[in-house]
Amino acid sequence: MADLFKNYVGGRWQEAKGGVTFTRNNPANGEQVGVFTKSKPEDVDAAVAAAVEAFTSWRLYPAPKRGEILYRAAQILLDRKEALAREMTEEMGKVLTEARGDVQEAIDMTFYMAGEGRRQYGQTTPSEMRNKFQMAVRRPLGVCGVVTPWNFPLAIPSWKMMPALIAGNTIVFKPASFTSRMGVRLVEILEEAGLPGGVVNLVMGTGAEVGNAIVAHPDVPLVSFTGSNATGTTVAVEGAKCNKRVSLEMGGKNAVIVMDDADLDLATEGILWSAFGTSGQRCTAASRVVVHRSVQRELAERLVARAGGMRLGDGLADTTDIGPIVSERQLGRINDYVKIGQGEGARLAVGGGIARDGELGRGFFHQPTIFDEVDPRMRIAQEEIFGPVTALIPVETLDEAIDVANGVGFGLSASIFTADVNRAFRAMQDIDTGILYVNAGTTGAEIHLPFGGTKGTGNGHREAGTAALDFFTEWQSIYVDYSGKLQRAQIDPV
Ligand code: UN1
Repeated sequence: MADLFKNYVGGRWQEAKGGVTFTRNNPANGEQVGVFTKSKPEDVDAAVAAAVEAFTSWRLYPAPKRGEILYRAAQILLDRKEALAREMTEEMGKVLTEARGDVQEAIDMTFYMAGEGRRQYGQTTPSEMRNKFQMAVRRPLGVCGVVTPWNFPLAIPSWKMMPALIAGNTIVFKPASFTSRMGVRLVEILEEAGLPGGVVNLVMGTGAEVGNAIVAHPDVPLVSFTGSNATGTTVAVEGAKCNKRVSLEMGGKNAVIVMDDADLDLATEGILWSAFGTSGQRCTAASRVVVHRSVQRELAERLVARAGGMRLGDGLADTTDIGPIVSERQLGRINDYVKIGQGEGARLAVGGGIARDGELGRGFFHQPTIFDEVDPRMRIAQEEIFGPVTALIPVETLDEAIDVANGVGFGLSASIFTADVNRAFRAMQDIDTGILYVNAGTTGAEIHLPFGGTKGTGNGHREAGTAALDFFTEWQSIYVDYSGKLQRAQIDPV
């Protein structure tokens, strides 16, 4: 029997209470990746209790010293980068180069937040009164619920956990069931780096049982969630019942605009990378290409030729361009969208099918797919597909391109390819997304700038950068009166 991956609660690796397990298989070939303990709400209760207990001392552990633990964790991540990347590819399918990038993003975030241990700046301002000092300092909130998706199994947990930890919070962490092994690996590394027991607690299982129990728990004042819009909305509604602070990072329907003056070679590269990287399973994926009518045919020809030559396969093989889809269900969902697009009258320019030839039949593979002559109102141009499918939408002007880019319910990322600086600045000014690229695709956010989106993508918070600290801390304003007498603000003369 394979090793059982266990929860980590109060500094101890332990099985969930009911003794039930679940398994995960490699989406490229069906081979078993691991067996994991399956938790119930009681396990969440135990994890929250451990986190509440650990908070009493962790919040007082000096932030620069918390930073030293994170530096050590970052170094271990770096030392194990290759092994972690391989395990990630086996567990969720992304090609090895991209898995390395995912690990690197976690390394970057961990080093970056370690540095924030010496930089949690507050504010001081002069008082209205004499002999009175005042300041505002950041304080941790307590136990943070961290609920993460499978598409960035190390990067996204680190975006949430590292700022939470450096600020002095403790954590109950539920990784996606598909990528629980990566969740275990991250927690093992934090333990090895010297994080005291109870500061991070790992509880594995389903969203319905474990995720909901975290969100509903009265001793968890904050939840950071990345995932689907349907689940995110439930998290917000349930969280609101106990006035929780909730950060939601949800869908995208990101557009690349290609103007008639664009460098088409560059645009082709940017679109292919953003649309088909991670098999399109990124919230930042380019699932729309809004192209100026005069270059549409040429761009489409280039994209179709290149997409048709991309090689599907196991992400560990050097020859693979596109790895598998995470699960059979997701594969079916993606292919359903292809049928919806055809039913709506979009022209299927390349791909469109589930790939089952030879070895591919052992896994969940979808051909890179491009629709042409797409109307911006079609469902394939409005809804998040989360697969290797993109839609070319022809337009006549920059204004129309911006309207189309903005004409969806999401606002995560967008990009424009143009050689005209005026057009680039118009796009920056008028495109309503949290992230915008000029002469690059829609993916590739770096960890030291805010990450997040407008409209249905989120609820106004940002991850990464120093913005992350705004979410994981709250302000305390402190007034110190050293006049030795009662001074009444707004009332007494100075
Ligand atoms: C996500 O898809 O949820 O910018 C995160 C990017 C990556 C992060 C994506 N750095 O595509």
